[in-house]
Amino acid sequence: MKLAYAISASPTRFAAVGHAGDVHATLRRLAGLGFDGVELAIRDPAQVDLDAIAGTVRGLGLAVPAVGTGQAYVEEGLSLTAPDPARREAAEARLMAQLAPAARLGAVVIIGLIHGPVPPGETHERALERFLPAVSRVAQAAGRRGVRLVIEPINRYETNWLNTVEEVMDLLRRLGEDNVGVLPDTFHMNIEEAAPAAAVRAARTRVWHVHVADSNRRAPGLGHVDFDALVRELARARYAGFLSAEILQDPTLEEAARQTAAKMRLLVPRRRA
Ligand code: LER
Ligand code: MN
Repeated sequence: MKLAYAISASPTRFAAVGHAGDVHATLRRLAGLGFDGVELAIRDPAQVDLDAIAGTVRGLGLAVPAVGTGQAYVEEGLSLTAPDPARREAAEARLMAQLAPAARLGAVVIIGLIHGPVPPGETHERALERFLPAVSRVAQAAGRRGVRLVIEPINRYETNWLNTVEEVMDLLRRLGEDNVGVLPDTFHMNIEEAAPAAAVRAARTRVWHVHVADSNRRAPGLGHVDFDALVRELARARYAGFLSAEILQDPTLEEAARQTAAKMRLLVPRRRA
């Protein structure tokens, strides 16, 4: 298992990813703190200098395990379930545009907030009728580039469906695409799951990326999430991917990243090259 820190390539209103102005300076700081990788939230790949970021990342020996896409929802209201077809098409096109950067960086593409809620007055079934074909088209385009997608269960205060790992696993069975997995986030699991470790165990063959945050969405160790149990469960499942800290930058990015490394390195020792 390896350790990553989630940052944004551009300014964002979403408080649980770090953006400290100069992304290159942030990357250097995170490499200096001993992170193995960075997860990059990208609102619109067309607005980001990916050559420059890829160059810095490579130079620092950092991996980019995942590309986050939720900012297109947070900042622009794009979602795969929006009643307005133009917004749905724009959301799908945006996800398609994330595939080239993801292929280049070796990252999975996260489908979290961009899945959108079930719109008021509509049924889950109707939302699924919109969501499944769109994800299927993105998954097939991703497959042609060797890219995998992960769908993230998100707690009820941020969205009104796909709240639990089991709900996403059911959806994956209906979807039937073998390059789509699930992304458990300890912050959401702490709210939604009766037994977080058991939820991870049941989904283990499809867990391809993990978000870590404590119960208060601060750095691991500052709340009451049982990270030892999570890491034990993932180790049992032979999970070799990343634990990516998606947390509040409290009090600062630097300090939150330092606290994350201090706690998580006890559980996930640094692998020497
Ligand atoms: C939203 O709360 C979250 O956890 C993000 O990773 C979703 O894109
Ligand atoms: Mn998350």
